[in-house]
Amino acid sequence: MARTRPERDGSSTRFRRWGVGGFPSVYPVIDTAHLDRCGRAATDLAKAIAAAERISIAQYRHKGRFTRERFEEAKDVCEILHGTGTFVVINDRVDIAMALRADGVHVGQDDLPPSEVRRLIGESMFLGYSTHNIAQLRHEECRLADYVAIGPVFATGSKLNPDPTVGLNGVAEARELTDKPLVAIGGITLGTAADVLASGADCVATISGLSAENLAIWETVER
Ligand code: 3NM
Repeated sequence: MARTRPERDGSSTRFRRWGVGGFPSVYPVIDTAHLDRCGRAATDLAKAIAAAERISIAQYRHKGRFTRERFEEAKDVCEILHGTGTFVVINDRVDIAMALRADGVHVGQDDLPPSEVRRLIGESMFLGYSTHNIAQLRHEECRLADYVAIGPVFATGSKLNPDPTVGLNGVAEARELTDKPLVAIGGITLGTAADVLASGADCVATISGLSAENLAIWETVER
């Protein structure tokens, strides 16, 4: 089956609309801390994602200092994914995303605000924004994002100091508040992904729930 890819918007290169089928249903997050704990390489997961037929977005997430080695790793991940039909998004770091010519950048509540990010990246990259409660979803900064994330849906061990869980009700509430593509994150597994999507999320993002080995099953998860 063809991959679901965002469409470029005629006159500009920004991804204003998501193509036939809408936003991808599954969003793997290649998280360096998680992979280090598991003794796995980010590039191996990126290769598995590149080979997967139906994964069309992935994020590289590194919360520590961006050493030269990490930069090279992020660059390798981008090079593996570029041209495969999978958009690559860099977490937090607008400078790294721009240097690597990533397709998008994802920022959270403690990073540069979306208005500043948009000023830096212009129209050529897309922008994801993390929210954790209704007030954040209602904030006008949200309007500048191309997609918004809500979480943590369930308890998670992959984030330092996570916000309180929002549960499936929180996903449903978030759905009421935005017509942007809604990405749910936090503690989502193959066992719960369908419920999260049924609650109104367009997409489920996962760090620890996904691996090169179970990627083929994740590919079958659909709204
Ligand atoms: N952001 P896992 S929760 C990166 O609430 C991240 O915005 C969250 O990892 C948020 O799938 C989270 O292993 C961790 O629970 C997701």
